[in-house]
Amino acid sequence: MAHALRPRRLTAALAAVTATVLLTLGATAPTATTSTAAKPATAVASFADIVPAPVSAVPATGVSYALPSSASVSSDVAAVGGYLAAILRKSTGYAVPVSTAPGTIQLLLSGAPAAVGAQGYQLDVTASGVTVRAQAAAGLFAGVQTLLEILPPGVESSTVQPGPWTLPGGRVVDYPRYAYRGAMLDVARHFFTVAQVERYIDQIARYKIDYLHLHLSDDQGWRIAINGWPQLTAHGGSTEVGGGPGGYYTQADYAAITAYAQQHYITVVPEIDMPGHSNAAQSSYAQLNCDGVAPPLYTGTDVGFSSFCVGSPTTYTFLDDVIGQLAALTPGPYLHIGGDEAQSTSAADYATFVNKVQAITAAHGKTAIGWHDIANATLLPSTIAQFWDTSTSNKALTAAAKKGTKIIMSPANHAYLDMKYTSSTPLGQDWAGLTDVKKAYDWDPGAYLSGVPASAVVGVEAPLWTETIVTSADIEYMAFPRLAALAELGWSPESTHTWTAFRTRLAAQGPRWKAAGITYYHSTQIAWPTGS
Ligand code: NGO
Repeated sequence: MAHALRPRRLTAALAAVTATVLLTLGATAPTATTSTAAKPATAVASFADIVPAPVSAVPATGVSYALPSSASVSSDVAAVGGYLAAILRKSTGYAVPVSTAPGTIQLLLSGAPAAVGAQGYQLDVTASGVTVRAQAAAGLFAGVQTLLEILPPGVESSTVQPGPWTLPGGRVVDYPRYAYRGAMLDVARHFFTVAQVERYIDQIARYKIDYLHLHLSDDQGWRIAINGWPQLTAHGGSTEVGGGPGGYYTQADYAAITAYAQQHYITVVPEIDMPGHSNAAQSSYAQLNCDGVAPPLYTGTDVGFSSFCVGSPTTYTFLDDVIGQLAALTPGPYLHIGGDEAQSTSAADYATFVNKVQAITAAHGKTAIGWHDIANATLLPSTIAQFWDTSTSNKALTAAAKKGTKIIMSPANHAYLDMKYTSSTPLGQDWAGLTDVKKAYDWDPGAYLSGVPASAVVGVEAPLWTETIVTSADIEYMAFPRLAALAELGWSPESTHTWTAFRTRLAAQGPRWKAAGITYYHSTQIAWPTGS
């Protein structure tokens, strides 16, 4: 079987040569920029600055609307009204009551054009108020994100800021290009608490991300409690990369995360990586190893050395428990079965294993997603492959796509949020190259893989692997601004895609992140407003 083998480390010398070549070619050479003049914090935002770019945004010249101190929200979906009001209360200091009586901001499940579908919306700002119309709650929630983006940046602050809170007049009609717009967080290499995951959910929801993929197990840690297999968390969850204390989610913790995600119209996709990347489980239970010997816990960053025992019935008794419990706990339709870098599993065993695990997943009522390596096995028609290589062609995946397999696009050299921005980025890795903002943004998910039709692509995901990522500040530094680039690739029509327009839109996010307390990477490719 052809595995995508990734070089483990570029030597310093090779990295230096690579950087020089790239600079000579101008491929990732930063565009020289100077900061743009700072707008006052209360300046009226522009429809041109919305990220992800909407399908259509038509300003009404000379029209604007300032929230009065008596501003109120009326909403056909109480939870969405409550979400908006809570954000407005913090920064405006206004009372912002929520009711079904007509308010200054109306969120309505009526009157939206048919074209917006289940996730889109129409937003109108007139001289007398603000109205978001959608066909479903998810659309209202997306419209609320845009509404927040056309308020002054101070709206992102958690403390009361001076007004006025003026919105530009006009109409936005908007809906997504792809149904799947994901972010992945690896909670296995380093563990992140429920509160840290919720903080990331808050942030990704603002960019209309609708799936959160949680990488719950790997060689270094098992992070979800499974009844009947207590050592998985007691032992397998007890450390992480670098030897820290690790951690794990109880089933109640996991339910809290999925519920919080649902409140943000985000579906959690849990991943148990297998048959490789399985050392933490194998270290917890000797019977999961072909030789019956439990290996020690592992806190390094090498890959490819572990494999569940494919020929043993115990492996499938175990996986049926894991997948069954996770399926019962997970509201969404997908379970991610990993499948990457199974270098210690023979090709024949790999195919057998992927078949069995797809069947177990289906028996528990879920659709399997796997890293694209699974295209080397025979896939069920419903199974989705997640592309993560650095190449633009993959024979097995192209063949699967021709038979109907759908694909999520996460090319490591564009979409991986753990790649360094430049050679001097203190965090991250560089095995897939350096990924500054332009590289993250400037590719087309629908036309990227040769021989794969645009119709096979169901979406885009930005994975954040955490070998070097320890704190929420680390997460935010690597995710922002690139997450916004990936979110735009997932949401915005291909026709809006130009780097020059995007870099201007993105610059306007700087003051918003600053107000939100997000320490983002100040890429030199972007002319961030002074002081942001
Ligand atoms: C690879 C590998 C992961 C690493 C990541 C680091 C996939 C799918 N498997 O991506 O185990 O953490 O690179 O960038």
